[in-house]
Amino acid sequence: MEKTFLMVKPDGVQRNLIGEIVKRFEAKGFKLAGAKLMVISDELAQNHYGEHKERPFFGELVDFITSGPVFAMVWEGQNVIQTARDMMGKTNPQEAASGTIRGDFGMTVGKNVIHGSDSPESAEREIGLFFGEDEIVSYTKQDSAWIY
Ligand code: DAT
Ligand code: MG
Repeated sequence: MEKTFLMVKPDGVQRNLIGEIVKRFEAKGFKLAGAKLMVISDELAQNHYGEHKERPFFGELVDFITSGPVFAMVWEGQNVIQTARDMMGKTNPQEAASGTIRGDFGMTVGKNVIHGSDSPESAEREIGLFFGEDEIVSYTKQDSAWIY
């Protein structure tokens, strides 16, 4: 089954949105495969956001993502990478549709509440950056017969 990396950013943690966000992915039918509260090091932040190194906002982005605890998660399910992106909404919360996480809870692009992998390649890369193999839990959930 497909896996993706999702992370409640420091603004989402401070604004008590961990539960609300976990609730949405649980209710959709996805399965939580790993989760931890952590503070991202400068090195991990630069690596994670490496594709944006040349962008003018890179410094601010790294400062922001390391500014407080994040809630890092691995979620599993059919088409979870794209579906989670759809549930998150557009990068800029001003453009994100109501009903999406960024549309419902965000105001500015710099504080857009949640990160999610954007492709199978980035999901694999980001899961590997944030989680050891022993931190990913493989188990059967009894509701899967009622979801698939
Ligand atoms: P996403 O998080 O939707 O995958 P992205 O990968 O293009 O978006 O950018 C990563 C993060 O960088 C994004 O969540 C918020 C920040 N960001 C993107 N564009 C920005 C901009 N124009 N100004 C400030 N921050 C920006
Ligand atoms: Mg991205």
